[in-house]
Amino acid sequence: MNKNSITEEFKNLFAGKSHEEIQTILRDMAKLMSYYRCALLEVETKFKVLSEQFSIKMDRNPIESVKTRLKSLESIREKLTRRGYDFSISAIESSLNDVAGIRVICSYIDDIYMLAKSFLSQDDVVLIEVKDYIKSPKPNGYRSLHLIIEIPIFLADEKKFVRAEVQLRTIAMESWANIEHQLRYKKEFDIKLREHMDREMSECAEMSHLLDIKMQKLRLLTESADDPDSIMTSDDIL
Ligand code: 0O2
Repeated sequence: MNKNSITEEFKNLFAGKSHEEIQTILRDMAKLMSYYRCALLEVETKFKVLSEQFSIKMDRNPIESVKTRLKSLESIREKLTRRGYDFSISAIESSLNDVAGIRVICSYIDDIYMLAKSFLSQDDVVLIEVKDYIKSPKPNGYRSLHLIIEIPIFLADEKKFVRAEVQLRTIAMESWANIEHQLRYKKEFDIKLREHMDREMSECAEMSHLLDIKMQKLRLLTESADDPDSIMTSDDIL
């Protein structure tokens, strides 16, 4: 979609509305986005605290990096339209889980589940849903552990629960997802080439997963673990 048609779509949202109504919508929208930004700060801090703690306890840092992103208005609008909703505050709050997104990049697969377990055991984190795309990868090979959660944010005069999506993945899963994301938006591929790319990407995902498993086994060996073949899954954190 080009920039002009995006502007047209947003103009349509305000069609027939008075100046005051438009001001109210814009104010409510800014307020909602600020709630999501606060949720991002809360969750990011929680993982930074866990990172501090685990790096002392384990003598290595299980977290490579923590990234946050607020979904763009255009991306919100596109997802709502795809799901058959009009662009509204209530539709955003009730049907989108990932307006506030936190990505935690870990060194090893078992770090993902260990961190998820610690995070979810915090009494202000409300678990809504776990999507374990590591245990059950998407058909294209996508792997990540997604936690849909709600977290309270403490405002001047109220406490509000805000939804966020935490994606935990290894460095290998992250590089695969980044490249797959880039390729997906290359519109000039014809169908045959796209199918070929899908097959190849799925194969790359398998190779990348083998690398993750091998690295983890090597680490467990150096730690003289009892069973280097045992891989944790979301069954172990719930
Ligand atoms: P972006 O650019 O990250 O905003 P839900 O979000 O739970 O209401 P959805 O979207 O079906 O429903 O959830 P799902 O499948 O768990 O995916 C949510 C996010 O995971 C996506 O957000 C991506 O960030 C990531 N993701 C899921 N599948 C893939 C995939 O096949 N490849 C890559 N690279 N990322 C994936 P968005 O909104 O699609 O994108």
